[in-house]
Amino acid sequence: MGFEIAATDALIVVDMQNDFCPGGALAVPGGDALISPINAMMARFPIVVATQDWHPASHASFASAHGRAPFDTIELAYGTQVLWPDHCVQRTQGAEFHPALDTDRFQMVVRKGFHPGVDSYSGFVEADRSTVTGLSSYLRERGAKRLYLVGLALDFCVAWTAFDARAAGFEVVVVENACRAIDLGGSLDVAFAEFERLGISRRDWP
Ligand code: VGL
Ligand code: ZN
Repeated sequence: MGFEIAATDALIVVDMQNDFCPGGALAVPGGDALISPINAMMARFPIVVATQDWHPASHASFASAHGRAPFDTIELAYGTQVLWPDHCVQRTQGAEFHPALDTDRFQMVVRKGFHPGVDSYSGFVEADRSTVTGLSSYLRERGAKRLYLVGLALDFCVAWTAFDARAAGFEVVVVENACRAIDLGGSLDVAFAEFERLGISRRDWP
């Protein structure tokens, strides 16, 4: 199956950071296996954007900030929040992109999750569902029409970025073999059901 790429196609590289790769604080199994296909894809796409999870210490999404165990959930002002191990803390090694990733290809980096009290899985709209990152305006100004999503984690940051990309009016393709999932309490099945409902395509990179 050929992978034809148009001038209006953008590649969105989601959270390919040390903490989400093996050895990191919130490691997604097989995360580092994505580096070589993502590097190959970045060389082909006319528009390439990366997202970077970028939390201050003691962020509201950290279990440690609430004296709770990782992967518990709590209610925050904006709704239910999964509590994570401390990860992607600003200025730490864990927040850096994986060193083998060809970051020279990133034309723009969108940081998210930097408000102390608000998490953001999505690269477009934070978890309060009102704070925006500016990514949809950027992509529209660049002339992007169809977005191909790759990276980590398929059932959290990739999924929420896909939902919001669709809501912003883009055509959305999740490149499944260039993503890996956390799969917490059925989260991957939920994501796939939402992709189906919202008209988000799933494809593999050859
Ligand atoms: C992510 C949990 C917390 C992700 C980020 O990149 O999927 N997941 N922060
Ligand atoms: Zn995070």
